Amino acid sequence: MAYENIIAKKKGKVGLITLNRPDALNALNTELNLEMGKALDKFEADDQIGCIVITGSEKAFAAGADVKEMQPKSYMQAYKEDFLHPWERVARCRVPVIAAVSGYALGGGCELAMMCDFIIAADTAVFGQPEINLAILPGAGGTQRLTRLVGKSKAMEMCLTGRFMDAEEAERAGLVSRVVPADTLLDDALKTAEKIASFSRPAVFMVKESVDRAYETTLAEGILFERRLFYSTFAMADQKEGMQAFIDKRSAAFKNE
Ligand code: DAK
Repeated sequence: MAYENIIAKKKGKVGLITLNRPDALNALNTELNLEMGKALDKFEADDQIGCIVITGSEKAFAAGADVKEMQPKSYMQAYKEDFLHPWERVARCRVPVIAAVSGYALGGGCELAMMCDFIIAADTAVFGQPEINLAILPGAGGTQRLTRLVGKSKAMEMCLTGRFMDAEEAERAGLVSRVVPADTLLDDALKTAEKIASFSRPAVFMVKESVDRAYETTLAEGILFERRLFYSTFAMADQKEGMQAFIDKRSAAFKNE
């Protein structure tokens, strides 16, 4: 399917989505969000796709929601049309999603990156929640996810002052999993995605569900949830195959069952 604001490609078992509004530094408008939702639907429905990478350009992952689209909206319009809600689709994706961030990830761009399962950052990456400059606040989870990822003090400072964080600080603070040279960012992200996609798809889904649970429940509930999922892997053909392959000293051939 041809899109106008993104490029979606299959790279073996990896789905690659490249945000593609270079003239607007990949500002996220309604069309782009809808297209991204469609691409995610397609990748998720494809049993061959085991991981997704979302990336932008060298200069910008995304410089935020599209301010030009947002500026004239009335309260009633935004409320009735559930403005930008389809965006949350990324956070609901069952297939793991990696954000490969180079350059600006600001406002909604930073929020989009944080909706992904983890962020690999180029050494040029810059993160920020500058909405306060526009007399608004982060609207796609910025005050919540950033606070959980980097703690209250840093999140509060960033949201209240609009200060940007460079890649090194972002790694130190736990916002990104790894910083890599800008020119190898996509290769590194794709290699990581290929690794994830080489495993049993249902086992990967369970790992993701269980780690996500850590954010949404108490430790005791989370441990119980993990234990239930753990036992359920013994109903999978892939668990039998994975363990037998280890015993036989050969590579496992998973069937996603
Ligand atoms: N929206 C629209 N256009 C943008 C944009 C944006 N966020 N960011 C950049 N552009 C456009 C610029 O207007 C310019 O267009 P032309 O003038 O050439 O037509 C072009 O991209 C190049 O930008 P600059 O000329 O400004 O480039 P510089 O290198 O000088 O500066 C910059 C780069 C990233 C520092 C600067 O562009 C900038 O400060 N951009 C705005 C950053 C920002 O404030 N971001 C937060 C936006 S508010 C919600 C979900 C999400 C949100 C809200 C609700 N719901 C689910 C309800 C999110 C809100 C936001 O993200």
